[in-house]
Amino acid sequence: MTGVRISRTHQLTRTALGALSGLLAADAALAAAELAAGALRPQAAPVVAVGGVTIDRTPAAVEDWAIRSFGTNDKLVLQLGILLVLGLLANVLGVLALRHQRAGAAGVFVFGVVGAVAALSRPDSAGVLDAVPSLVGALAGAALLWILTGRLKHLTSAAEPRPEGVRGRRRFLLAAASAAAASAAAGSLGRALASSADDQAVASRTAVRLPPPDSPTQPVPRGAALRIAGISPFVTPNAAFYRVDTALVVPKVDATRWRLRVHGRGVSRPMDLGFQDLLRRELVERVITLTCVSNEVGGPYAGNARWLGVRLADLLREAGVRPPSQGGPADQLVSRSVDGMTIGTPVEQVMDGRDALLAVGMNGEPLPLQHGFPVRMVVPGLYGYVSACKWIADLELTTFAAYDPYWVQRKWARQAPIKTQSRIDTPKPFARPKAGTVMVAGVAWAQHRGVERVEVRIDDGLWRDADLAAQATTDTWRQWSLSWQATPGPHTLTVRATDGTGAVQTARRARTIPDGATGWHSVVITVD
Ligand SMILES: Nc1nc2c(c(=O)[nH]1)N[C@H]1C(S)=C(S)[C@@H](COP(=O)(O)O)O[C@H]1N2
Ligand SMILES: [Mo]
Repeated sequence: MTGVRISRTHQLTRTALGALSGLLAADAALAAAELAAGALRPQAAPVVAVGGVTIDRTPAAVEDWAIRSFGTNDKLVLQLGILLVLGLLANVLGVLALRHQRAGAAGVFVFGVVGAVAALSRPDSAGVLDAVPSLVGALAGAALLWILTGRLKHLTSAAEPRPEGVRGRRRFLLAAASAAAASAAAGSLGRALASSADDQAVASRTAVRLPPPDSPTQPVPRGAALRIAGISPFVTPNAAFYRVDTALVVPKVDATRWRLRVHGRGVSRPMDLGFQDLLRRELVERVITLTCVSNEVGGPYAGNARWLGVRLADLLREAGVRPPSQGGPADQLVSRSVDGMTIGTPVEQVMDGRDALLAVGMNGEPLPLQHGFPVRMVVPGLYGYVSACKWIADLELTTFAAYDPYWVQRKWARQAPIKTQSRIDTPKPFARPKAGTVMVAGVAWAQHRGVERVEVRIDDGLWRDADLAAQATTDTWRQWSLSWQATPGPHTLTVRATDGTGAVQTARRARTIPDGATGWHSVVITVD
């Protein structure tokens, strides 16, 4: 009876140690890969590569859902998910290796191959070297699993805890502990190497001195910024500005080495510019509201900033580009980023006189790294995914017929002007304000057409005109407010805007895919 019990406990211990071996092997594989990636190219680390491929392959609807549900944390959630799956599979491989040592080690190696293939298939892959981190990791992980399960074999050939068994266990634990320590050391060395490469980018940003604009922004009219608790500030501080992109690791670009190429159809004088070349050109400063196509009615993915940059139209004209309306052969401007993103913008709109910018500054400072340092595009009136390329590296003149950029390949529309929207910032949903005067307030946007009117409806009552803040230009959102005499009980507040062409915001509900959500924003509250 005791014999059976001992061997059963033994069996359990053995399985647990097998699973632990698998986890340690996965840990060693990731750490060795991180070290190699730190020395070669941080973007080639396996979790980053697999995560990147996952993002690229995710159906538009799921990606849109992830952006909406997790916001800027979507990438963290994805990475944690990958690590969780990896951890579970590592446990399984570890237990498998107890019986089939070779198969277990081979299994770990296969994961490395998956990482290598992922790294090679990324759009920003730098070539075969990108396979190295995953393969180094695969070797380290497979070797460790082999060693650890080899030791477990000796340990468990003694069914009873005899002296050899104890010695075997000690040897296993020693190997396991050394492996864990070595992995921790390799991982932190890898991260240190990667961050020293980042340091150059950060230092190049710190060294940037933005010249004053040759054409300053129209002064924001005194009435453009309302002071109402809970309303979105007219200018969004950089730290609060929404972020939407596919970059698992924020690209860190050294401005002193940054180049931008301008080439393609109808470009008679191709250009190759450095960062200082841009700063020496005529710089303009404009307040422009950026909006993401994944923003739902009432959602948070819109922000307003003071951008400093060069007029893209001037640059294109200098390169010999003519818009289609003047006989130019290219109707699509494809911007490419250092991380392989491609974004397609209509050449006609870029050159129609609006302030389409190659931006270098945001609210008085160099672009923050996550908002595209050193240079990004900003085009008033177009959703970000068809206009606002961050970490830009290349501008190619082509046609819509000849090339579909990243999001269009994923079923989003080729053309995507921003739709008129209005949002109630305060009161918040389910708020319980006291009866009496309640300030209802928010923002409305219809970039490049402007907002002419905002109306609010309480329950099923008549539409009432809200007070509008002064309008700086048609390219920014406009704050609005309505002082309401609230009566006790539940109420639904609804808002709608009218754009500068006189078109009233449609009530028709549309999803974000393929070219932006529509419908009216409502908030349900209870007045006490
Ligand atoms: N390189 C790169 N640029 C990009 C993206 C991206 O994924 N990669 N996303 C675009 C989208 S969808 C939007 S809405 C804006 C968001 O800019 P922000 O993150 O500075 O707010 O960037 C655009 N530029
Ligand atoms: Mo977006």
